[in-house]
Amino acid sequence: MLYYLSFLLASSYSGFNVFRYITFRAAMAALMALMISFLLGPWLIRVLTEKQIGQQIRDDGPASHATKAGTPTMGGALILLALLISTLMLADIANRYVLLALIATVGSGVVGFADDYLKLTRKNSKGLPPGAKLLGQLLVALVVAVALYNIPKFSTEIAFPFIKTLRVNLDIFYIPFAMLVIVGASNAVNLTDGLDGLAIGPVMVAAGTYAVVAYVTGHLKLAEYLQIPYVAGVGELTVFCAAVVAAGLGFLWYNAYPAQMFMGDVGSLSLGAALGVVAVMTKNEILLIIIGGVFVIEALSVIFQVASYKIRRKRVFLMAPIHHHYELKGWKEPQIIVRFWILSIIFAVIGLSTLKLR
Ligand code: 57M
Repeated sequence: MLYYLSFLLASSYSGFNVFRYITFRAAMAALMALMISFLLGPWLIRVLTEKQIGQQIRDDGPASHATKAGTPTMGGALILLALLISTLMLADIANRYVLLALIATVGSGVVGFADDYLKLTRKNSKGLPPGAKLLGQLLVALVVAVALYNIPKFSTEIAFPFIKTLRVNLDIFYIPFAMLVIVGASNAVNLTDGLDGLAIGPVMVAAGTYAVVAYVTGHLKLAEYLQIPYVAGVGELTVFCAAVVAAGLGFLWYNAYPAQMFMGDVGSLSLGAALGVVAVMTKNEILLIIIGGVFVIEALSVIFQVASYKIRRKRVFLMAPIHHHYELKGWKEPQIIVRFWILSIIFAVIGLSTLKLR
């Protein structure tokens, strides 16, 4: 909205022309999202505590988690609010990529909210039945994928990091593929969200990396120079990604070890979907495997653990997802968190380098 207002004001005050630059609006959106999540954090913690919206802890997990019982959850609502307000204020809301990113993020957040709400009202760790949760996620992803497929000139080709010449056109099958990326990312972030700050750190790093990817993908000259697919209008997602980073940073203030609040499924499902949808819209879907490497490792650890147990009746890890394995091996919680953050930064650098190494 400020973006449109600036057009009106620019005719009288030329200084408002600065709002035309994506980079300036991305910085402003980041500041706004940061302020909102910083300032509303203490209020939300107070409200959640008063209303006893606290975490139920499973008793089969690492013993150290027992002390976390009652920690206010659903802090993801704060991230969503900060992200939504700052994007609506500073991005071009008539841009269909921005709109679809918001629909994917908020839609998945609603599914997560329903799950959190049921866990809290039933006072146990069972929320939505897994089938219903997945159905909700798939429906949101379907709406977004079909809308993208119908955007004229939106390519259904997928590109592969490191192999410049390889492009595969999925045509109508791009719809289930895009859904897989969005729902897969959403669930992988959810699995990662099991230690203080463990999910939000890599989410911020990945969103920051995709802010760069979105900027170059939406910039004809830069895209040509880097020989990556050019997508007109997708540069506007830089503002959205910057808002994700900053809303996450504000939340991290309260989620840092020892956490004063958790994000809940409302946060993890929506943030994962946000990363997935940006990867799809910037035509760098496969790159998400590298940039979101920490989430991939977490999800794979669960897949291997479950498969191994079913086939061999033996576990690969002491407990999955893998962060629990390291807890049981005796690593301290902050050690695991910071080491996983370091990994996410390494993955982001490798991911960014593939833009040039093609
Ligand atoms: C979410 N949620 C946390 C919090 C957070 C298939 C199976 C592997 C699924 C997996 C699972 O349920 N994962 C989904 C994990 C929970 O956090 C809440 O959930 C929200 C995210 N959805 O925002 O509201 C707990 O995580 C801890 N936490 C923190 N700090 C944070 O900032 O410490 C979360 C955020 C919180 C808190 O303790 O209560 C969770 O782990 O439940 N299941 C598992 O992860 C379980 N693994 C398992 O059963 N492994 C098996 C098989 C199935 C692979 C095995 O290895 O044999 C473990 N989870 C728990 N206990 N809690 C095991 C036992």
